[in-house]
Amino acid sequence: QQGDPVEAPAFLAASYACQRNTPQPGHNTLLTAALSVLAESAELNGDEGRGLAFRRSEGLLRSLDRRVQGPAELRGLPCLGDHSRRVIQDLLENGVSSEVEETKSSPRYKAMKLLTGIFGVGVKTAKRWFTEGICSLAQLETSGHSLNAAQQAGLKYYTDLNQPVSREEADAVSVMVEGVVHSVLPGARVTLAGGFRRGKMSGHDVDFLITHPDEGKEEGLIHKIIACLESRGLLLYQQTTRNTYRESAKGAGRPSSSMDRFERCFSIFKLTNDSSPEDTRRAQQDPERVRVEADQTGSGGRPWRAVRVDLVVSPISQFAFALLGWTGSKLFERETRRWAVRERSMSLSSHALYDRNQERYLRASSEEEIFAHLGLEYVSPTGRNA
Ligand code: 8DG
Ligand code: MN
Ligand code: MN
Repeated sequence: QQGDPVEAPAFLAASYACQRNTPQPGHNTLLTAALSVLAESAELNGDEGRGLAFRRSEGLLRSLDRRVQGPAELRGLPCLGDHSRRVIQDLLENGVSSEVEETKSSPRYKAMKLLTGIFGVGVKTAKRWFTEGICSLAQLETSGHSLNAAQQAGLKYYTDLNQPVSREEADAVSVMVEGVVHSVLPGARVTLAGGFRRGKMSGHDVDFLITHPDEGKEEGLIHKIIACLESRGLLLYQQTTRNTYRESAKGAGRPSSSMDRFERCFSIFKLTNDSSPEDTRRAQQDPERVRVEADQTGSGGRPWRAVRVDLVVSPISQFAFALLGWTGSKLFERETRRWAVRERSMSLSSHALYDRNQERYLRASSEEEIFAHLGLEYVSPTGRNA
């Protein structure tokens, strides 16, 4: 390959994901799905570096504006390491990659995916259980391990929480959240974030960012929201964290960490059929599905389903940063922070942007202003699906 005459690259592509427009699902889904499996497998092995390398390759391919037909078209493209290129070549030439197929069918990958699919279970815990020979939910239930509250809820609603949330369900949850927020604090604003803001048609949860135009009015809001949701019987589980963010003289937090310090709530909502017309229709069309679920819960044809919801409260002064941070994708966020540090000597978090050369915070009241501070062309939410 190296001795070949140099051709113009088939596509122009920048090396940071935040410099590119990345629609969903992209034109190379065979390749991106395969690289995603390898990335996930590395992540489940605790190998972050390797996972990130595959994620970058995946993101690059998803951003291309047409389908790659042959290996020659990969010449000159950034982000693709030797390993990714080998896998892509296999896929282009044979339609499958033996490495990807072996990964998908390996007992370790299957068990780790199943166990981390339980809400509240991370890679570390899943690894410990797998080492003890636990490969199924039944084995976990009879293992005698004591589960924390999140994991108990995760196990109880396993089927529901592993069924993708549809756009219609997300809209139904939006209506519920807006109703509750406006009733406890008139004038508060609710914004849909996460994958649905990026235009995805389904997701693993629904993410909301909540603020109020008068700074300070949002303090303690999460507790009022939770109390109201609970009184209306809309919550199956919730874990609330208070805001611990303070600006420091040294600049914004830990830029490499995706955890932030907003007042927030990781929750499980009870979405009833009457709040979601789509759900009712599906239940009517597919009685079998309802029966299976009833068997699993022993609750006898229940007219509701469990949905994961993240609620985050931000002061208005940090709202633009919070919105950028909670819109994702995870790779897009990581790349924006990497760009800030390496190319601009700035640290970006979901709270603030700090200029290390000027030794001061840069304010912004919109995402457009943040991109401008960073010297990046604006990328709309639907283009952030890296
Ligand atoms: P999905 O739910 O459809 O699977 O995709 P998503 O909406 O892109 O993923 P997500 O896991 O819901 O995360 C949405 C964004 O929230 C993501 O870009 C990272 C951001 N985020 C933070 N802080 C934190 C945090 O502490 N935990 C999590 N899980 N996400 C966070 O800014
Ligand atoms: Mn989400
Ligand atoms: Mn989320």
